Amino acid sequence: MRIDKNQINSLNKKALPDHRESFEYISQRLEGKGISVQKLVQKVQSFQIAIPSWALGTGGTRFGRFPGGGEPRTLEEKIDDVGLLHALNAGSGAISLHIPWDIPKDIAQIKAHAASHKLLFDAVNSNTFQDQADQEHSYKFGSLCHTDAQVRKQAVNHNLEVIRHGEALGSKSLTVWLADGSSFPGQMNFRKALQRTLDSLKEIYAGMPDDWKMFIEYKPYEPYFYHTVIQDWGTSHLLASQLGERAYTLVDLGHHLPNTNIEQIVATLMMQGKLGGFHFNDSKFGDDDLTVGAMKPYQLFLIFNELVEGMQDKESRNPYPAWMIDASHNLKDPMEDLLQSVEAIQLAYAQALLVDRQALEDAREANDPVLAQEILQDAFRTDVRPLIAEARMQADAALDPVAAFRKLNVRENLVRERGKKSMATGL
Ligand SMILES: [Mn+2]
Repeated sequence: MRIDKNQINSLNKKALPDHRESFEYISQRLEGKGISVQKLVQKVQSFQIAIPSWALGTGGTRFGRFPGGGEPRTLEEKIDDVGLLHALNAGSGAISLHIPWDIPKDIAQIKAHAASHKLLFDAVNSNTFQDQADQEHSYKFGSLCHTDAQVRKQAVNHNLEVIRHGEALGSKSLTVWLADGSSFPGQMNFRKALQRTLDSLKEIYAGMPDDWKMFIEYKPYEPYFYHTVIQDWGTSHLLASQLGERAYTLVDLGHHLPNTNIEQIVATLMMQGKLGGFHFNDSKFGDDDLTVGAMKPYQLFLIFNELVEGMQDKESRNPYPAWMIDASHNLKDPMEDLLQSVEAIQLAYAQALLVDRQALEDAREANDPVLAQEILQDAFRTDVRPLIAEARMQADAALDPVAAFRKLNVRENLVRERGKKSMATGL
């Protein structure tokens, strides 16, 4: 299924009078404060969020999976789904692939297919957290950290293969998330495991093209429950620093213990020029992988407040970070969930752009926490939904993407094309 521009235009037409009214209201308010609304709209339009190939199917938990049908069966169909999202919101202009599930058979054809949807290939992701049918050695007791050099070699070679696939498609980065760790005290030698991980990563880093970046993800627990080798941002930063200039830390919002001050982590990494990328999701308890902004929209705003400050800092050495959603869906239609997530990210970004940085800095210098809070919450409590809708409409996308998804019967069409029982791979 492809969505035609005319279909979107005719839906937008019906919603236009309401939209005009609310957009004019916010425009007047913001222009009155000296903020250029058109500049804001352009910034939102250029903020593109990559969709991971594994978020297009029903995720599930270890207890069960409840697929809704019409899931993408092939890499082409995954690209089609991201193309549909991008047609609806003009904000999901990239796909992030997971190897071995998304190995392209015909590179030229896949590249042309993605280009026909105006999609780029974002970071490629390796997988050493489970065993594949044809692999010689098991990752049961780790991959890059394993005690057996042959297992480590196999995991290094897998990552090098992922880089080759990504290179062929035009990706420029590799994301490494390791499940490596232990579930029982005494099981693993912490120091040796970390040293072996560093040595393995060095081999992968050496195999990256000169213009590639490596993103190192961290996570405090799960799938192992006593320790993970890369447990936190500090360990990731230590590895990235020892690997070299093109290695960075990747922050996944769900990979923190409860109440962690993630915005401070963002600020610290940006100060060091080492924040490489972001995996957006939301959570109540742990790595819940819920819709972005579903639980803690204020935290998301505070994170964007640091991101915007870091990105606007002309002295900063931090490169422009890579943005990606990393979520999983058991209840919602995965595509509707992704539309909600992209919008939540855009809202937090736009709100952070509204913060009066000079006034905030002045309040900080004057040690005035009341005023600092007023400034931040004034931005957070501004309803910027009409701004985001305007950004979409100007880019030929839908004023209301979720409503358009439903009115155009996207899921019903996909079920008709692919069947009720089609299952996505790589979840
Ligand atoms: Mn992640």
